[in-house]
Amino acid sequence: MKTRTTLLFGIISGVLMTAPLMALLYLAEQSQGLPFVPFDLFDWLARNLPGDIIVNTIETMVDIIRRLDLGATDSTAKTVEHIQALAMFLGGGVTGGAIFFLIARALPSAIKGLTGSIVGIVFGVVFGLPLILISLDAGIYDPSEAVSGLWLVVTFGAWGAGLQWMAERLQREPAAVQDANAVVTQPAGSSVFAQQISRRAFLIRVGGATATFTVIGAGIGRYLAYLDEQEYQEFIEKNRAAAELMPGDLPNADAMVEPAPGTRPEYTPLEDHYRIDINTRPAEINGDEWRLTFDGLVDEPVEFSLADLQNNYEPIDQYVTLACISNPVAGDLTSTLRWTGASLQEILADAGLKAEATHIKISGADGFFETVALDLIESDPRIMLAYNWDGIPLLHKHGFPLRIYIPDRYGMKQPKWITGIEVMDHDEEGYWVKRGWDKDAIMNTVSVIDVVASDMTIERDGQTLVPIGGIAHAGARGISKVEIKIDDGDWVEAQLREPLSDTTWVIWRYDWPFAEGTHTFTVRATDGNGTMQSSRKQGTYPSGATGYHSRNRTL
Ligand SMILES: Nc1nc2c(c(=O)[nH]1)N[C@H]1C(S)=C(S)[C@@H](COP(=O)(O)O)O[C@H]1N2
Ligand SMILES: [Mo]
Repeated sequence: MKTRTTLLFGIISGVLMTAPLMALLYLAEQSQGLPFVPFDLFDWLARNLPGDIIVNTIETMVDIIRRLDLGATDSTAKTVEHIQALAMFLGGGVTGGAIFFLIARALPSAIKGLTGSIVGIVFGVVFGLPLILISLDAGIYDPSEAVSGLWLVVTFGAWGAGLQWMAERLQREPAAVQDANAVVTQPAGSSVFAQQISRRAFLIRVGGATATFTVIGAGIGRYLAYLDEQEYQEFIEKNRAAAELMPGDLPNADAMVEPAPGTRPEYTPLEDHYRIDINTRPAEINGDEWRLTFDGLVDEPVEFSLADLQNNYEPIDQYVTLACISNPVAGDLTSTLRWTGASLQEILADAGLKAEATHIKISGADGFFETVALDLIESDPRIMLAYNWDGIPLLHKHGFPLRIYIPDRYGMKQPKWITGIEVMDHDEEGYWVKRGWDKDAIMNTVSVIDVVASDMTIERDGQTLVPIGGIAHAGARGISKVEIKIDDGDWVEAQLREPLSDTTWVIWRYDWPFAEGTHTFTVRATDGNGTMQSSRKQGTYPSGATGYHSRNRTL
């Protein structure tokens, strides 16, 4: 058989064997909590590829999602990642199929005949071994490593056996035929022509079978995932009912300035809070078994249960605006919620730090980590270990059971799914800092025009006014002034609504005397220290986006 034909059959067989393998792995993950290799491989690559490749990929992805207006940046990005992961795995499987077909062609047929499926099984396991090890290393699965490992060895072995079966069937051919293209010139009824037909029929049969298996397997898996989500949703509803949150309870309920109609909600609904993780899937931690361990330079290593943190420390409520350093100017990777937690100052006092301690390293269950200077913690009582958002336990995707809050810093400095705190006598670069992002990651001062509400004009003193509004945020520094410029006019001051807290965004509003035509509206903010936001257009990497936000409107 020609090399090209061999490769073609190898590729086809790779697809036909790898698609059902993916479905099977997915089904086993959803029903038994066994490893899903495609996502593990993707997460592992994201973790181990050089930082600048990752940064470029993220920036490109965020950019494309925004340009094409594909919806919420965070969930769309996750979907894109999932598709990339599946495509990559399929690509690997296809490569494996092609390699196996070349091997099978090179092997003397005597060996093939003698060994049953052993060549294929060995090939499958050897080819899959790096992936099996990566999956086991992820360590996020319920069954033990032994069970997970055995399961993966069996499935990859079966995949290889499937390839061998196909190779034997497809490569069986009369010795005389050298060129598959010659086949068309053969008279009907010749053995070669019959074989072409039977190969095609064979591929169609196998294709039909694996497609059916794949669709049914993936369908059942998806249904199980859906049931899980339903159950979790009910759990959230129950928690929420118990928390009895009233919108009117917000601390600025009687603020004077009303948001311009169409401004984003001042308090982000929990389900709309943006989400950014290094992994394709959130860690799912069992809160009863979970412990926070303090070790390193402490008098004695200590452990806290969730109940310890909730009951032994006065709960602190704080309204928090979190933002991702990857958020472009006017992007949607920023949200505001009420967080509840325990003061880290108090917890550290109980942990009994040694004199030489200068930093703590906070590690998350997903392999994420960051270092915080003790000086910073000593200087800011607002830094807390948070366990509630919106009055209910953190959702899995937002870091259940514990995450840290550090005012004034981008999200990349604030680990979720905290499992361990190590006290150290030196600084260390955190997960994203190692990959080139800003070491301090202090939130930049930003301001955004959410709306030019030309359909909600108001009449005042015989004038028609168009409410314009949006948000401004400067970490924990507060906002002292927001100004608007229309076209090339002068900067005029907007009204500021009293914020939810010193660290949240501030809603601003400007009622603009309507003037027909096409206009450019530009906004800028000054922080609480009197420093105006930077006008320099700067991308998100490495220190967060800056620059004024403008909108064009024809009225
Ligand atoms: N353990 C862990 N913590 C993490 C991350 C992560 O990937 N893993 N991402 C960080 C980043 S970059 C941001 S912007 C915030 C986002 O928090 P959210 O997803 O709850 O909005 O979490 C931070 N903490
Ligand atoms: Mo982030």
